[in-house]
Amino acid sequence: MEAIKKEYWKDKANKALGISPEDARITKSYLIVAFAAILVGGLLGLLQGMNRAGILELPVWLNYYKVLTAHGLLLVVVLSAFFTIGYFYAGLSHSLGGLLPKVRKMAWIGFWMKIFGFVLAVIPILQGDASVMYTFYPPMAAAPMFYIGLVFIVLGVWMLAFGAFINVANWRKNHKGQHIPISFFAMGVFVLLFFGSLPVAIEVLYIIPWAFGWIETINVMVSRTLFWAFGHTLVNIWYMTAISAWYVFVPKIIDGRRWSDLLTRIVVIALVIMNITGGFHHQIIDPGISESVKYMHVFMSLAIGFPSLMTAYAMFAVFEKTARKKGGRGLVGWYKKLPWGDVRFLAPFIAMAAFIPAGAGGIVQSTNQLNQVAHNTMWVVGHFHLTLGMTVVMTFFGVSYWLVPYVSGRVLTKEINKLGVIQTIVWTIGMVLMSGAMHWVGLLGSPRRTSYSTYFDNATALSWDPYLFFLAIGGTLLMIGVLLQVYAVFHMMFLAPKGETEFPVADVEEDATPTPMWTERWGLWIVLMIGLVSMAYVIPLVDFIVNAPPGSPPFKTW
Ligand code: HEM
Ligand SMILES: [Cu+2]
Repeated sequence: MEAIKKEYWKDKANKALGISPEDARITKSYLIVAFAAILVGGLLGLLQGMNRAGILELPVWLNYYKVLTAHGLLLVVVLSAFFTIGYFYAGLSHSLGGLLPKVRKMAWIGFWMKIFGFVLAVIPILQGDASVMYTFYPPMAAAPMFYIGLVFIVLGVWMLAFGAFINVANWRKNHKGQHIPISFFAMGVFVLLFFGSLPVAIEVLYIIPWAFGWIETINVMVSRTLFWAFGHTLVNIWYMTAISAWYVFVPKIIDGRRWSDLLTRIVVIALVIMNITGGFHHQIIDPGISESVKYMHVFMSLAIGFPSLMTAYAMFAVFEKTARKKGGRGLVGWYKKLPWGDVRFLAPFIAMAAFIPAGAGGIVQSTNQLNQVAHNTMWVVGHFHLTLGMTVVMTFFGVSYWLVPYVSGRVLTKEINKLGVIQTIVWTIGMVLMSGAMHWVGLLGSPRRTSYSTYFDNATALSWDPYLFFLAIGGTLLMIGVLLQVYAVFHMMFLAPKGETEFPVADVEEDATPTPMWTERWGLWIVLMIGLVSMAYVIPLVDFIVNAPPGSPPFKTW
């Protein structure tokens, strides 16, 4: 009895001070891994940029494709997943009154499974036996240990997804009829993470016996399709994580209110249901896929643009409304009333603005004729550094300025805020230069995933040089940005003055319509999603298997 009482008061005291130490430790660990990944990954990116510009010749032991594989994996698999999980677990802990002890345990098991899997995958990369890049397309084959590592990473992700489901279900049982905005996003993200990683898990289980040599050949079309059913979903998981911060936290930072809860939920539901079915837009020029199937996937990809437009509308409506309440005037003059000097607003704002050209580039790539021009050129690399490296990662940076002090029990100081503003500007200029140069040089034909070559001084190839030089300048600025950001996180984690930092959830408008309960019917959304996924994948996959092209033995192309 005494012990229970003590626990209770300890819990209460922790509540008053914010997150419980156990929950804080989980998020802190995930964030430390995420920012360590960007530090190493950024450095590798800079090496690539320097190489592409012809400034730096990589030594033989540090081959370009090895570096590229590690860069992709660190940033795509490690940084984004670890940040997303650390962030949503802090959100769940805050809004659900702490994580359940069982869920905490799952979060740790998942953490170590992911780390273990990553170590297994990195060893063959370092040994030069797995330069297959993060997409690991057959018929390129890595050492089996690489794929076994991937299995552990996926299992770790499932652990965390189920942890989140258990915690949310438990809360809902005890709080019938109530809503929490951040856990709605968390549900959407973890549902997509689980269902989106099923196809890649199947793919990896198919590759492993082939990599060991137990089966001689592999169906390349099936494995590519399984990969992109996952890869394309991952893109929207990042996107949904970023917009969760825009909808839920940014309005609070600017002293505004949240836009319609119903609209927010419709955006999440639309992304969950429609997303996985866009995978073939990454295979527009793959042979063997019928036009009608490609057409359907492109249609679904463009349908995803609709919730994005709703988001853009909602965000700017919140900005204008808040600024006008503070006395902002004029058609656009109200923008002066927004807190531009606050990095927690500035970074996500620029991230949103970057999504306008980034999204437009995505529409270009989804269009068959235009895809022929851009496919596998540096244009694509420019596109995902704008979407992921700018829209998503810069939102993560903005979030870090309150999330890190929130979990470390410290505060954001004026100096670090200023450093953050400088970091945001450096990152913006760096990314505009780098991704601008990438887009342009891609249109001139410079291929992606290719180390420096003048192709025997071919005139076209030589004409790429000035753009590649800008790419390297942008990359250098970005590396400075990485160092500033990692320092800021380190400071907020370990050095900043102790104090209380709020978890900034904005309220809805006073006259907002109540959120209808039907939005919580996750079972129905999942059934609809599975229906659409079947419609999009069953016919082509059956076709690839029944009318299979000759299988391929493993190749080591590097
Ligand atoms: C210091 C910052 C960065 C620099 C200088 C940089 C530079 C580069 C360069 C030069 C390439 C290779 C292009 C090629 O040969 O195809 C590349 C690829 C890539 N980058 Fe970055 N990057 C940076 C940050 C990021 C960030 C923050 C992300 C995502 C969160 C990211 C994700 C990727 C991905 C997914 C690839 C493709 C890998 C592949 O094709 O297999 N990069 N980057
Ligand atoms: Cu996609």
